[in-house]
Amino acid sequence: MNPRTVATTPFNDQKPGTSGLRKKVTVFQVANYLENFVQAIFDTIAAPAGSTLVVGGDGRYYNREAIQIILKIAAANGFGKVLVGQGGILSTPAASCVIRKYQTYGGIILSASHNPGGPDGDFGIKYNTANGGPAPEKITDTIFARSKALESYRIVDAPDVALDQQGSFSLGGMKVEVIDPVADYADLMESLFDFAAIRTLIKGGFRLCFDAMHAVTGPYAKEIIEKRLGAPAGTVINGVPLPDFGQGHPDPNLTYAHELVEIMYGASAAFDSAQATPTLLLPERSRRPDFGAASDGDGDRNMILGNHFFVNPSDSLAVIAANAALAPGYAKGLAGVARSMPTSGAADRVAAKLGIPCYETPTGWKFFGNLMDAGKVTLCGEESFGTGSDHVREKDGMWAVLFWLNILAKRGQSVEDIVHQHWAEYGRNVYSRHDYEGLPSDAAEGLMAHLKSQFASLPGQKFGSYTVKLFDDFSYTDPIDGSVSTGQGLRVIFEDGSRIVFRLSGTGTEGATLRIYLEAFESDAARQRMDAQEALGELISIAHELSQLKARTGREQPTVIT
Ligand code: VG1
Ligand code: CO
Repeated sequence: MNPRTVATTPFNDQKPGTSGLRKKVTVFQVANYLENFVQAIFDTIAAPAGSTLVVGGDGRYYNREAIQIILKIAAANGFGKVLVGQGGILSTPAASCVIRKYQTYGGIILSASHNPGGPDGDFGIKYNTANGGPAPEKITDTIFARSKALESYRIVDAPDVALDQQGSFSLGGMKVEVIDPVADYADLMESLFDFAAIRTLIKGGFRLCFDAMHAVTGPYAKEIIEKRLGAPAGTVINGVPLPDFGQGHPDPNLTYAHELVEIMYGASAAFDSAQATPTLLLPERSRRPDFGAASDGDGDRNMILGNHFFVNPSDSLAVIAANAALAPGYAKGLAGVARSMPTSGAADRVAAKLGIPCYETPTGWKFFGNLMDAGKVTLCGEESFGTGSDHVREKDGMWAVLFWLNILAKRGQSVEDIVHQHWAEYGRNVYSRHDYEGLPSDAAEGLMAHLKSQFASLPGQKFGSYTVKLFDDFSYTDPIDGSVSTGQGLRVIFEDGSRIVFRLSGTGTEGATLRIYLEAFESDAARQRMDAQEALGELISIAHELSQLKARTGREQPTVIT
């Protein structure tokens, strides 16, 4: 089977965003659109002949078709072997695990993460390097440049590979190994956490619920939580990955993971009738689960809930850092921690107490890779429900859930008590993110331009009890390779350390999403349990005033509040 060279014309919009190239499925279905991008990746990475690649995705619509195309292009480009998850499935952290474990040249992950799926939904593709992490900007920039100049791609003509059975197949001289997508990852988790202690906790009547949101983590959660940790069948809900995620929005937050929220906060009638499981309709506090968790489309995000209690992701990172020694894989201590700029400073306080460094990076996991590779940090986190460590080079939803279970098993306290004690010890970085989704792009860009026009005038100005100390556009110099990333979010920092950050999302596919991040510090234990929206009320109005939000977007209420 000889590779065929196909003439093509370049697309000019294949610029990877925060996490790979994300577009509507219908865009990826345009003739040569996916082919061009994959060829641009292969031209850029220039893997030596015979290299091994990992390919898998979150199971969304077009996953299978895309994998067949990628395999045929890989064969034509001289790869020797491709490891593919059975059924085309690999969660993002599992793909990272497999790339590292088998020391492959890199991997291609097919996912649009938390974006909805289905024929009218979103699709995505990204390249991860040999360390298992998302390609850094210098590679994604080169891929983009290459995509704009591409004149042809290479592909073999061959029948599709049967992805549903494990085994070894040959495709135009290249070996395709269809592997168990869960086993390697589950073994890695078992090596990091005290599974025996968690099993004992669950056996003792501790109740938990994991919502896989019909996305990729279903098979992982069933194997790990129900099988290896002995939780009763049914602990994992929505555990079958569906190409359209059951028409849901696989984003584990209080808005989109509503089924889990209803279980953890007191079930609603709607939930009862939809599920026809009256045993889950348990309004009293004492009968709700002790712990709830959800993950996103590709399994790299996590939401942690206690009984009627929400753990803010920024706090989750701090609590994990403070309690890391309770998990066997981290008993030897942490080298350092890192958080993205908009993530609250709660982790910084823990790092200071532990006497370890805390790094502040731009949004997106790709910025943590160098720090982890250099051994500078062990834990990393983002406010957007992303937490992880140097066990892989992606954020990892299931890992965070298991870390919490390990902490709960060792401390024997409730989720709520652990967080309250944490605040009492370190103070609370009261935090919230307001998302305004689906804004017209020009309105969103106009709003950002208006903010930028105030760089010079804002410092020193007083707004109620707050005085602006600094206003800038965050830029980052990577301490390892010296690369500079600019335009990473507008930060208004006040004299007392409170902050408002404005950013436009780099993962959406329709219009623009404005994210407003709000943070204030509360040291007074008597005020720490205040509702975050209430505590941040004044900052919220300042954010609206500075950005002329209502006038420019017609909106006053966020689409999602975290
Ligand atoms: C969002 C989050 C960011 C995260 C990224 C990818 O990006 O804010 O923290 O790394 O999604 O996560 P943006 O540019 O939309 O704010 V995932 O779970 O899509 O791989
Ligand atoms: Co994700």
